[in-house]
Amino acid sequence: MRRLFHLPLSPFSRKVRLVLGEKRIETELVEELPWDRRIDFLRLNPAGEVPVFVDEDGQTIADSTAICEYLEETGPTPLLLPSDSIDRAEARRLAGWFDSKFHREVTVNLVYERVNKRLMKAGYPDSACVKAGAKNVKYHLEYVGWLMEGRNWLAGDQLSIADFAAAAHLSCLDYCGDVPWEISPPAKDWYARLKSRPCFRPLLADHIPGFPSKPHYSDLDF
Ligand SMILES: N[C@@H](CCC(=O)N[C@@H](CS)C(=O)NCC(=O)O)C(=O)O
Repeated sequence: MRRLFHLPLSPFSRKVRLVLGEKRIETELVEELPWDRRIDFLRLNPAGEVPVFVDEDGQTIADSTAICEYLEETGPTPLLLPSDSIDRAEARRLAGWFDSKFHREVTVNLVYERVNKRLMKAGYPDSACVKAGAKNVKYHLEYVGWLMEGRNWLAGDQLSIADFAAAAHLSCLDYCGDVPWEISPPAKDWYARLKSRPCFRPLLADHIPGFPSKPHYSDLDF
């Protein structure tokens, strides 16, 4: 059985879970608290980070982008990287935007400050970080809305890894009620379309003890 070591509110783990779901690759989820630095987990990934994917034959792959590309090359359709080179570059650019820029400017400031710090017993949220994250998320959401005014999916005509990377980060924030959807109806419509896909269902059922999700989080008609 394939296994994915993950953390429920890790955007990188969520991106892989969405791709596995979209490709209908059955995988057992194993929750890992990376900050515990469990020796058997460090043997799988010396970086000590989730997600880590272990394939049926025992091959182990760490890093969400490496895992997604491996699944793209070895797994079933649908393909989540477009066949056209320019479209593929755009999908990778936007996936990178969310995994790097959005993560640094928003996810770290909001989700990690408020949720991870408490789970790790690492003190209280830094209010300056939370304020910066709340301000930054607006710019990113407006950018998504602007892209969606001229496109079917985030990177173009085709649903791609860019949509899953973006939705993975936004879904972590949405769990905490930190996405001001009202500022961008096109961004909200795009997210609603993704949220109603079968691959999203397991994420909507996530429950972090001590941190209940906001009521609209699992509502498809939010
Ligand atoms: N580039 C990695 C980043 C993974 C990552 O930062 N994972 C975080 C959780 S979202 C983690 O495991 N952090 C544990 C730590 O740094 O101690 C990927 O794409 O998988």
